[in-house]
Amino acid sequence: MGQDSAFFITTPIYYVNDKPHIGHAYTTLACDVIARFMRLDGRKVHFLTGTDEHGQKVEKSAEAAGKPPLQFCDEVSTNFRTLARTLNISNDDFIRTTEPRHIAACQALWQELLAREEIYLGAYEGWYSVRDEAFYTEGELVDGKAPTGAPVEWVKEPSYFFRLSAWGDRLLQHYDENPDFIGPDSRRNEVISFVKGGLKDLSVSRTSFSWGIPVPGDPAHIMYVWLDALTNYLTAVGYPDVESESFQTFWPANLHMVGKDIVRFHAVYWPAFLMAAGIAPPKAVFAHGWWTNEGQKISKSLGNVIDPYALVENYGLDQTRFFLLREVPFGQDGDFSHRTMLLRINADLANNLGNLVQRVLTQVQKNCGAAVPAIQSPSGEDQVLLAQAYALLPALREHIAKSELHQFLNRLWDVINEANRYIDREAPWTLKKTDPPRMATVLAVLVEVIRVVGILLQPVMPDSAAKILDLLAVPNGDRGFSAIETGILAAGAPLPPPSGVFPRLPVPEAP
Ligand code: ME8
Repeated sequence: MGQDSAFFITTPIYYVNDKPHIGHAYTTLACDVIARFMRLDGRKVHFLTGTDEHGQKVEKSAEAAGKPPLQFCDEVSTNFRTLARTLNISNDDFIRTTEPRHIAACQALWQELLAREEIYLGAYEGWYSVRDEAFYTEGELVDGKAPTGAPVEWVKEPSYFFRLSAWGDRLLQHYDENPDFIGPDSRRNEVISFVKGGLKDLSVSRTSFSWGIPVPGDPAHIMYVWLDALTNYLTAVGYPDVESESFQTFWPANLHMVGKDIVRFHAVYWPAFLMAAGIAPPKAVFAHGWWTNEGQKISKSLGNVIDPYALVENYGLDQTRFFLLREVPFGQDGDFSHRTMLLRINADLANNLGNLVQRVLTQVQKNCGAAVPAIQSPSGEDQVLLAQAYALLPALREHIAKSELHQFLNRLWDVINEANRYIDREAPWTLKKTDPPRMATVLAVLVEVIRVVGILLQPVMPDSAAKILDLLAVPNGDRGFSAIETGILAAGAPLPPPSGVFPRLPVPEAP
């Protein structure tokens, strides 16, 4: 497969200072849905996630845990790998910034920037926040703290600088020529006004601690953790071997998915580093919103961190995957509440989708000889519903291209709701006595709609969609998107006995 079909998608690499929580789960899950969609749509996908293991924050966390940094990183990094498995994430690679392949890539990028005189030696004096791993100017501080609320400390040390100040105009030109480079629009505007405000050279090395990648030729310095971390996206596709098949196939990345907290690093610093090194910038950066918990900021000190493992345990894996993406318009902030999660799962999954599948397949089992019924002389109504199902794929492609994951689900549920109205209107249970051929047609239309919906649900709920497709005896080879047109079930094909797909969850009384 060629360049046109390749699709490289990345999550941020997560700091190993902490246990994974709902926020990490959210970003990785969103990427998983897009990666799975692209694979089912015939694209050659490379989906990358991993852990960010250097820097002062991680060094301090290891110290606090009383462990050597690498041992500490090994342990915490494993938690992120386990989370990916628990959430049924289909990543193709898991990168750790302490790996030799990554150290080699960072040093090569550094040397390239140095050779092009984009990096020079100076001295840094100013504010630094360890929690954010970011430098701040005096003017950016709010009540003596970083704009994020993180504490800052005064840092004065020799430092290499990247000539970021020289890249402002080229960045603005890049945003202008590539309107889809930053999404959603609110973030794009924010980034553009930040760059228009003027860029200062960026300190890209530290000397006051040692947990990082040594600067080639000057090992008293280690690389600034963000230069190190961002480079992971290149490492994973084979940099510095730019002639390698993987680099040629997958660079530039199609999409860096991030939270809104780190958009500046990805949409300003990263494309500037890359352009300065003569490497193409990624095609797009999308920054999603922030989850709060029952109205409060999620933080370890407030003790209200939402544990993704507990969600999966209590609500089910696919239910959790579905809820996180369905509840909040992707790109906006969202508030987590257990009650909303329960109600959403019961309404959308148990009632609307689960009942539809159950009702249709039970009737097929009992009244159509447990075999796929035939569509005979379809009515206008039948054709409208079928047309709506077949119109889904092109619409969903557009939503995925714009990272509109909630719209993806809304569209699917429009058809599911329509199918529920259709079955109520057509009442095949009555037709059974009055007009059996018509009953068969109505059920056949519904079986076909469920097949199409089942195929398209796979990116979001892989196990449940597989269960639905199993109930329709859809062969494994006919579950890709191309099978929507080619894999229509043969009338008369036998179907297994139906079983429930989404159990109804008990809802406690409102307090
Ligand atoms: O920033 N709501 O790592 P990190 C939504 N290592 N998303 C959230 C969230 C919340 N409440 N909390 C965290 C770093 N996230 C760097 C990245 S990339 C080259 C280096 C998600 O462990 C969101 O994706 O602090 C956010 O951008 C990311 O976790 C921050 O993870």
